Amino acid sequence: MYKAILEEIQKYDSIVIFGHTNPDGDCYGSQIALRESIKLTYPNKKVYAVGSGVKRFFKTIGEMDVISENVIEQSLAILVDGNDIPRMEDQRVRKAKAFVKFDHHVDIGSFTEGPSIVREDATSCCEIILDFLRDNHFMINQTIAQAILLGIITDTARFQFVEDFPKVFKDASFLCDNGADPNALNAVLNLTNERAAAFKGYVFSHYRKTQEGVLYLRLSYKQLKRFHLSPNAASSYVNLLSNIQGYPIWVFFCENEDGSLHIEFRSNGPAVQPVAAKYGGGGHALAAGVTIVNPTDEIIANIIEDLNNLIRTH
Ligand SMILES: [Mn+2]
Repeated sequence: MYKAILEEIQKYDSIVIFGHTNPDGDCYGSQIALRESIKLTYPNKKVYAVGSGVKRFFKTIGEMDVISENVIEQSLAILVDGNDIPRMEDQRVRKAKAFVKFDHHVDIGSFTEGPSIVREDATSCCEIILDFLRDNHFMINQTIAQAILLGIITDTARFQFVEDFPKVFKDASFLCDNGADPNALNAVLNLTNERAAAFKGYVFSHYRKTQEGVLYLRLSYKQLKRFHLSPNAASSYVNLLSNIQGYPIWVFFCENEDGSLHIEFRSNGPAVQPVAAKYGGGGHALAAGVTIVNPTDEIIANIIEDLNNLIRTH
């Protein structure tokens, strides 16, 4: 399918790259890397990356583009790091002329609008994009290498969640040879503040647990505001509850401003993706998420019970 995507990219003079809601380092890195590489390789094409991106990296890796719907209507849409059109942050994606997709999430068959590359074994969408760029002789500069390494580093939690270590270390080595600087990425990723420290204290002293082995924490929008955290930022702390002996599943329930509930599931045992999918979400086998539009105590209790069942039958 690489060829089908290449042909679409060659065909369109205007290209807009879309990422998923709550963009992370892999989504943002994929968008920037593709944008910069297509622009370098095809200087006459207009290429844009839309959505909120990851602000901490704007200065060093690149900013997101602000464009009109008019532009999208003339463009090829490239979807990265998400299953399908509904998962995209900027829903104007629907207006695009044509669609292609790069992704590494569990394929639920929901993208039918164009050619796609889906490799569930890839560490990150950035890894797939790196393979695509190299296989098709696209140009790679320092910014592109840095954006791709950001995606690999963040989605693997710094080289922990990897199936093919030789491949991924070779990729990282190639990126460093092309100017990527892991120290610079780590300096930004490691930087924290006192509010985050206070939040961590809150998490460790307020989580709840089930007999079966689920750790979970429910955070209201009001509580999150006290810590000056967006629901998205709070969700990214779910791994504070990781790897506590006897608790193979850990979960954050974060209330959004509109009352909907964002849930992040993690596991080092049974696959949690099916539970996320049951409620309309998705993700990876051991790291998945869902947003519940009208959450009730009953739905939350059912979800926790579903997770208990996963452990019972694992
Ligand atoms: Mn990803």
